[in-house]
Amino acid sequence: MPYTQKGAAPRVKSGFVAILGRPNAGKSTLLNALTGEKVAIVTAKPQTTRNRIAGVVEVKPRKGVHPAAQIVFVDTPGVHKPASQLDRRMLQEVYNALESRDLVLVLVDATRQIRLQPPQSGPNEKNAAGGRSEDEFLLNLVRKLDCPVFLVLTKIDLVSRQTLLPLIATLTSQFNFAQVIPISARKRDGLDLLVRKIVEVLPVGQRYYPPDQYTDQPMRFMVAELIRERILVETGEEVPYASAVVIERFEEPLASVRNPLTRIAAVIYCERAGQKAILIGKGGSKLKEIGTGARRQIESLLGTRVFLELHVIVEPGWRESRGFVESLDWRAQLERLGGDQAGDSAEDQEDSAEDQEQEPS
Ligand SMILES: Nc1nc2c(ncn2[C@@H]2O[C@H](COP(=O)(O)OP(=O)(O)OP(=O)(O)O)[C@@H](O)[C@H]2O)c(=O)[nH]1
Ligand SMILES: [Mg+2]
Repeated sequence: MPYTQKGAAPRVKSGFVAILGRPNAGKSTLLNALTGEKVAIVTAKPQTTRNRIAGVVEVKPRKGVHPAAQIVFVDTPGVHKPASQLDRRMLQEVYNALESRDLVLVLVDATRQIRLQPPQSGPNEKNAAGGRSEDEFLLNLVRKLDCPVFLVLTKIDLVSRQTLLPLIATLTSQFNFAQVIPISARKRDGLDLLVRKIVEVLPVGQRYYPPDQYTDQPMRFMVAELIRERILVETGEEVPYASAVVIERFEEPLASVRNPLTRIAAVIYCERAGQKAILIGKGGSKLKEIGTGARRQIESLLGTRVFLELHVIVEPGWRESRGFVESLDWRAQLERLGGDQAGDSAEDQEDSAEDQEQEPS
């Protein structure tokens, strides 16, 4: 649904641009670099992003070249062979993002080797994605698209220009990309060219979001993601992958109060008692570390002081539960919040919650 502005709508170019790629390709880093905001969490661990996330970029008009533009970038979970209900849900998010888009960016990490199996490869060479390599799995998704597709080589600050050439040759022999653009989101290298090329192919239309809105995610879900980011960073092995965060209470302060305080309570779900023990740590030390780190980030996001309460709950095998996985989706949560407050469920869980409070500083 386009956003309707009062008065005569100015002429703008606009459209949805899906950001597609293998896990860890640098999709969320690019989204953040383009929007100039921390729209999506970023970690060195693959499969960080679980939902599609829009980041809105306003582009100033260029005299004689193009009018103003609004690009709605849609970050997606990394494409990988689904092994659990959570993975299937993540792949569904990718499909959803590809459904309504004007352009797709395929991000390929330039520091990685591409593995493409010949179509008739022997059984020993078969691996994930139903006998195809995961790169081939991604390319097959791309081949089904009927919109322009740009190949974006990422992290070029880490490789020499020479190593890019064979990679580009391999990939362009597989698909007719409309553009090939090497970038470094970290160094902001190539981003202006990328935006210029995107605006060229976008149709003239209307803004989809108000010009000052930079994401479609409500604050409470960005907060949940910031907590999950701390878990990804602070824990290892299976714990980051077996953890999910749900905001149970989000009490915004009155705008008029001095030195406002936002009160937030969140539940961290994990799958096993051992994971819960790791998340809590000796004497609650790990949970305190997660909470303090997250609180700082949340305070800078909200611009208020924050009182953050964290509980850890074991939900055995939740990644295999379709119902549970779907209930985590923020769009589904938002619908539920429209009716009753989703705040009560944690208290009803059988596996009792440990909790830790961070006093506002
Ligand atoms: N050197 C360098 N590192 C980068 C660049 N872009 C991303 N990274 C790093 O690559 C890692 C993965 O980045 P993300 O943006 O989380 O990757 P992603 O594609 O969103 O990953 P998933 O959400 O797991 O699919 C992080 O450690 C980033 O800091 C870049 O331009 N240069
Ligand atoms: Mg990501």
